[in-house]
Amino acid sequence: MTGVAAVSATGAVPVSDADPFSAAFFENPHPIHDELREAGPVVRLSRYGVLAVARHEQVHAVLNDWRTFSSARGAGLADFAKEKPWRLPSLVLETDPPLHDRTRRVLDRVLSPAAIRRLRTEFARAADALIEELLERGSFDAIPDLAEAYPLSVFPDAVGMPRENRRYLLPYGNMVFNSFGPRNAFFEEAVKDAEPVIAWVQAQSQRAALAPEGFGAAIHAAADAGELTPEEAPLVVRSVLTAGVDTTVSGLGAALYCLARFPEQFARLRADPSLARAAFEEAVRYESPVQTFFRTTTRDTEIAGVPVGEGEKVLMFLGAANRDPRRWERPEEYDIGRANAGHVGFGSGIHGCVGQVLARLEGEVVLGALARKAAGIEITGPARRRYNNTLRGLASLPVRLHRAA
Ligand code: 4IA
Repeated sequence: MTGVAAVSATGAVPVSDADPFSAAFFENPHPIHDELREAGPVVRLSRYGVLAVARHEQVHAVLNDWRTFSSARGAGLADFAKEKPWRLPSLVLETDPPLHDRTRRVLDRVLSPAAIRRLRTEFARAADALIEELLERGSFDAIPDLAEAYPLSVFPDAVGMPRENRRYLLPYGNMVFNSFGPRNAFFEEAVKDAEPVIAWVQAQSQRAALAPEGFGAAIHAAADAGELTPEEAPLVVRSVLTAGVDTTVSGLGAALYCLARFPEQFARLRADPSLARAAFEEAVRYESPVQTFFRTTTRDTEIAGVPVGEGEKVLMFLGAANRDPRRWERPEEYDIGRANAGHVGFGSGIHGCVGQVLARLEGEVVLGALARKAAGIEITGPARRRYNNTLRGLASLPVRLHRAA
């Protein structure tokens, strides 16, 4: 496999044999993104028998039409109408209205801007302390020591989890994000890694395991108010535990990797630390931590005038949309001053990331601490990709952090 898609125009829909769930793609998705965007507004992926959209306009359109492009048959490759879901479906990700809206209302409140604002002081203190410690060390691995360490130091506390075993959230998330792709070796390996922690994560979702002031307790309280059933509450806590760690790890890793590769952008950030939030947002556009998601058509429809039948899985390439030259100028440049509103790194529409205010807070305080304390990030060894069917991120990024004078 060369990584170049074979595109033929036999029918109305071009066909590609590209494999977006392969090591070659994870190493460098951009040539395949380019192929798919150029092939047409909708392309058939022959290996998986699914349709794909990679242009910003069509990705945005599919995300914003939940009646036609349903999540209830799964947001992954598996069609829940044809095969049994491998785990109990999420009550928010893998549902349509009205069930979706009932869960979403609770999460919107629990993770509201007002609720997240209350965490700001503590999150900023933890970021400052970690960056100080890393400046003392000088050389470290930016992925385990910073991109993983930071969310693991603040997020489980915000949920109300005990201190022990919080690292277990990483293999759990790695397994779930792999599960949205095919049942390939990456998935099987991730299941093997996570098997010992599945029961633990389930136990942490129960009311008795959760401290009274965290997100977890707030979700269980919604059951008291009749907004959820008592049986549903742990499943909604599971969503928060699944979606809240690996994503921000990938987002922080992306931002650190960007700032290390684009030193002139780090200099800009240093000169004006109030750009920290923008620097994180641009990293989410640039690397798109969540690369792909599926919908399933509920009826015969069309995408950009191309007829599409009922029951088709449609794969949305968020990362390709976020670098679509039809939508962005100089898309392959990391530019912390760019107007990047409208990127789909957090999705769009009714399923748009419910934790994005929290994610942005984490990004802002970590990059803000770097902007005030560090002179630059120097890459001191090979960056290694982490292979995952849905998440784009690094396993390792050896760096030296230089203290600002
Ligand atoms: C859930 C899209 C991703 C961040 C996500 C993963 C899992 C769940 C929700 C969102 O389990 O509800």
